[in-house]
Parts: sequence; structure tokens; C-alpha cells
Amino acid sequence: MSILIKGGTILTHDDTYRGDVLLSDGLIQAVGSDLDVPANTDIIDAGGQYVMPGGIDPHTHMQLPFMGTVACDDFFTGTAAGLAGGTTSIIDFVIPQPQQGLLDAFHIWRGWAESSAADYGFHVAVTWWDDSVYEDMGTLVEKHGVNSFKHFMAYKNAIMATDDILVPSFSRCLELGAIPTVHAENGELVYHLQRKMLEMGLTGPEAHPLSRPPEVEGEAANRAIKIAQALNTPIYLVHVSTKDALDAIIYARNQGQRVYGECLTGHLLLDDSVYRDENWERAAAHVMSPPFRPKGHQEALWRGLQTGNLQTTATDHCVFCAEQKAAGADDFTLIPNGTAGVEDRMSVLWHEGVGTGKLSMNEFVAVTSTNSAKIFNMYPRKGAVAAGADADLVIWDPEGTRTISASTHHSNVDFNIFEGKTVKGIPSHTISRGKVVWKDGQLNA
Ligand code: URQ
Ligand code: ZN
Ligand code: ZN
Repeated sequence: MSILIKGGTILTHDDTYRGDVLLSDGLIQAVGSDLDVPANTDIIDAGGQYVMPGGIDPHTHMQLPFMGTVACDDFFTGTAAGLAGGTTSIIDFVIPQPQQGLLDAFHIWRGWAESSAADYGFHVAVTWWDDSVYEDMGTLVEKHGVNSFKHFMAYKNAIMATDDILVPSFSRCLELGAIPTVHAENGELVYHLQRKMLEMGLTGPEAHPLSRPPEVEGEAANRAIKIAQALNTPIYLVHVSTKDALDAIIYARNQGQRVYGECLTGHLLLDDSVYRDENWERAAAHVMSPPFRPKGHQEALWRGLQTGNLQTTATDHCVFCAEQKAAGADDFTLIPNGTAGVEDRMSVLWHEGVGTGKLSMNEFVAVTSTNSAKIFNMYPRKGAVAAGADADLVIWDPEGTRTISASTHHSNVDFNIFEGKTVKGIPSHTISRGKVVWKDGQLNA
């Protein structure tokens, strides 16, 4: 069965033009005008709307076992929520426990992802090091299509990668042609400052940002960038949240170093006042790392996107319901870290970015889809509106509006950091591998 998307304006990372798109067999067959359309082709009228590559969220954690619990969106509910918001691919994370074989962990996560409603890839975390890790990284790249390896510089006594792991792992990435990525917070500083807060009797969520001030990210970002420079590897920094880290990225890029940065929709809009909410549950619901930052950092991140010093947007969708967050009722360090966003990212970014003139429509496509596809080696199969690409598309209604709420979102989580926000610019249709999975508010994942 074929589909013709007719009368729309095709919007890619570098072009905007009127055209039709013919889909069949899960692929884009043709793009242009006066296409040769087979009989029995379904027609979707895209008049007045944009036809864009499906969104790619390069940073999610569906059903992540973390801090003594498991994130409450599994691979089906999390990817279905993404489809409702125009995101047709995610890159999630395999996170082996220290001493757990990377391949063993990979197969466990692959099993969980069988229920996924959309396409997915994996970054694989390197949380320990010995010769078997070296070997497994090779097998994962050569046999399983893994293109990137993650390093958490935070989370001491859990999954923290110290320099004696970063150095051999980055080197191995270079040998394999894979890109190393980092969660850049100095885990020793976090651990020390968390203890200091608790000793001062600060046990509530308001202590969370105080235990991870901007310099904690700035130091780790700079250290990771310098290690990459010394080893001549590219590097990708996930969830860049501060001017401190962005300045390190800008300096390195200006020296010609291959450094890439990602920012989260939440960090672009929210600040650390959310942690001083007198309602404990609401404050705790915002606990994620790195934390939402003091006013001023948000503007720096927008500039980062506008100048091309940050290349991608993501959500770090890692959701825990109120009773899970309550584990930290007496000790903020025990609040499971993570917030939602996979369904809201594209509309919030269109509303706040394109709607305000901060981003052009083409830049919007670049930072929500195409740049991730390029950096993580999926382009032009993903992130493109071109014959031969996967038929992952969003038909975007720039006049449509939606009010974001936990009462109506498709995630299992009972909180939404954008609660009550009305956004203009929403997907009327989401098409995943040639199947209409979202149409006028109805999810058919
Ligand atoms: O650090 C991460 O990216 C994972 C563990 C999700 N949690 C979070 O707070 N970002
Ligand atoms: Zn992280
Ligand atoms: Zn994450």
C-alpha cells in the first residue's frame, strides 16, 4: 500500500519547497511534483503544512533501572509518546553495571526494546575497564551497529567513569571509528557537595542544584574535551546545561577540534527556581542531573543553538512517578534523577524557537533530526526527506495548538515539566516506516 503526501511544503535542514512525497514499503519512493502515483494510493492532504523528517531524540532512558527503581516508561509507552509528538527515532542507552559484560547488557536492553513502537538505536555506556570491555566494544561496532559509547563522569560509587576508564575507552573509540559521548559532571565534587548539604541539614530538593553548581559541569566538560584533544578523538557532550560547559565547547571548536554538544528542551526553558517550590512533590519531580540552572544559562544555550555550537536537542526522557521520587523524602540524594519530554520536545522547540525567530525552520529540522542522524551515522536513511530514506516523516501544522499536561500526555509519568504550557506548532500526522501512527490526535502505535 502506498501513501502520497500531497500539497505540502517540504522542510529539510537546508531547503524549503513545495512538493509531494510518495511512500511505500516503509521507504520514501519519490519526492517532487507530478509524481507517478500507483493505483490504490492513499492521499494525505498536507496543504498549509510542512513535511519534515521525523524527529530523532538522541537521548532517552526507557525503563532504565536506576537508583533502586525502574523508569516508568517502557520502550513501548516511551516511543509511542514520542510518536505523538513527532519523534520517530530514539537513541537510548545500554548501561552495564561495573563488571557486567557490555555484550550481555546489550542483549538485555535489546530484549526490552523489542516492544518499541518506533525505531531505536543504542549508545553503550562504558562503566568499567578491562580487556573484555575493549573486545566487546569492537564486537558492538562491527556486528551490532553501535556508533557511540557513553561515559558518565558523575554517579560516584555507581556507574561513574574515572579518567582511567575515559582514556582507554576514548582511544578504543578512535580505533573503531565510534564517537565517545559524556555526561560531564565531576562526580567527586558532586559526592562531596551532597555530603556537605546533608551535614548542613539541607535534605530537600532545593539542595540538588547546590550540590551540582555550574562549575561542576564546566570542569568535567573541559576535562573530557581536553582528553579527546590529547587522544585526537571527536567527542559529544550530552545535556549541556551551562554557559561554563558551552564556553569550553566554543573554545575547542574555535581551535578546530571536533566537539559536538546537545541540549535538552527543559534546560532551554526552565531555571533552578523549580527546586524552591514549596510543594515537595513538584520540586522533586524536577530533580534531574544536570539540574535546571540559574537564570542566564538558558539564554546561553539558545545562543549555542543559534551559532551552531550546539548541534542537537534531546530530552533525556527518564521518568519516575511521585511515589518513586518519594524515596528521597528525607534525603534529596535518593530522589531518582530524571524528567520527561519525549512527546513535547518538538512542539516546545518550534513554539519557543521558530515562533520567536530564534531558529529558522530549517535550523529546527537540523537540531531536532538531521544533525543527530549525521553525528550518529544514520544519515540519510534517517533525518532526510529523500528517495530511499526510511518513511519516517512528520506533517507539521504550524497553526495548530496544544496545551501540554500530564493529564493528556501519553507517557506513564504523572508529572510534566511543561504542565499548562500552550504551544503553537504541532504534528497533525506522524509516519513511522510508512505507517500513519499519529493522526489528528489519535495514536495508532
Ligand atoms: O544522567 C542521565 O542522563 C540519566 C541517568 C538520566 N537521569 C538524569 O537525571 N539525567
Ligand atoms: Zn546524563
Ligand atoms: Zn541521560
